Amino acid sequence: MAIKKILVEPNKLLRQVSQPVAEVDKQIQKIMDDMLETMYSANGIGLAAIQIGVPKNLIVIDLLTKEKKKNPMFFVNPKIIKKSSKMSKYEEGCLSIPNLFAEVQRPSECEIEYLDYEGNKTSLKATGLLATCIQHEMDHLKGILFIDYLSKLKRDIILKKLSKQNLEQKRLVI
Ligand code: GNR
Ligand code: NI
Repeated sequence: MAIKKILVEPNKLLRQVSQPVAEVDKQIQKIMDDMLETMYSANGIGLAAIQIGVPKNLIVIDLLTKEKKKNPMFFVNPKIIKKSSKMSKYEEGCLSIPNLFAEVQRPSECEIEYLDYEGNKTSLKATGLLATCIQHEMDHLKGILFIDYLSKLKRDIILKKLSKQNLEQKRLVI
């Protein structure tokens, strides 16, 4: 396993549409292992493959509740087959938009179909934070970020703060 660099907005790759995986083989499992290790090391609860620069329909999630006992979940080629009309609001963050958070409204429940780590077809009904996280990750597969749902004013504030962070991290020689 290896910890990969997480891409940070603005980055063209984050806007790319990811592609379905043909078969869950060793190479795909290795990418998912790397994604999980990268996510844990960044203290995230979810990660889409494109965030480490791989444009494939792969997601890992671990909500890390219950005294940090690990419960990794792997999703290959996920599809939302049902969304509730009831919405709920969560304060979202994104490892590709570090340290900046905003409330986003999404369907409070969803049902998805996907292949698991072994390549078996599976379905899942998600509620609460898991439903929010799955939808946030599936947006990454379409090149969508949570800031896209905000007003232009809020989005511009976040992008401005991000560019300032990025500048501060760079070495400046005057
Ligand atoms: O770590 C993360 N936390 C989070 C909190 C609220 C809603 C969604 C998320 S996902 C995010 C990790 C990430 O950027 N996944 O793409
Ligand atoms: Ni994200």
